[in-house]
Amino acid sequence: MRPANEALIVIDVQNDFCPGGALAVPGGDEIVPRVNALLDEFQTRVLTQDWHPADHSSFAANHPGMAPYQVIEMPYGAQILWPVHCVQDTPGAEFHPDLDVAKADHIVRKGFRPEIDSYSAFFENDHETPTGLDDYLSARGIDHVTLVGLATDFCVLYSALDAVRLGYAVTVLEGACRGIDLNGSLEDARTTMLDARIVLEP
Ligand code: VGL
Ligand code: ZN
Repeated sequence: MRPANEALIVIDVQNDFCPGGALAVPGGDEIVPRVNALLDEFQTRVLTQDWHPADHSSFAANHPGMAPYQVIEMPYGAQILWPVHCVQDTPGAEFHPDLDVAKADHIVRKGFRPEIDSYSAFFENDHETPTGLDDYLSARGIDHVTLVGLATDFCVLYSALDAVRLGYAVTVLEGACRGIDLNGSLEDARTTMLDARIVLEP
């Protein structure tokens, strides 16, 4: 068992990010057995759930003339437009059926405001609106987080960077993550995480 100051944060292991889903991450479902084993090792276990309204501004379908993976400028910065995914109360937004959801102590939903996306488990994409996760972890005396899940180069990356910024020691278990890899984003994410002194372990 890991010490009480460490938390496991499982990012977006949802149907839409697994093969067959609307924004499928290659091999996304392969991590589920390892994630379930990790859920037994930690005393504090948090899941995040991408949870968008149908009119969410990150969906290309909500911008006439735009296609998925094009980039638009939003008040908070550049935003990649995605296929419609993880719409609230749809099967695609549910956790992978084999994920041991019952072992989680806390579930953070994010991306539920139509006008702003939220990759990070800690802040929305304006980098200042908190999700409440930092308060939750602080209240439990957590100072080290281990991150796993989907996708390495988006929600895992942004969560890891925010965790460092908030003062946590951060480990990313790459073998329990899978990436989208948009124009080299997976390799860029590794470099960015290493530069931020995030510990990458297999
Ligand atoms: C994610 C793109 C859009 C993720 C979520 O979980 O990495 N990526 N929404
Ligand atoms: Zn999303």
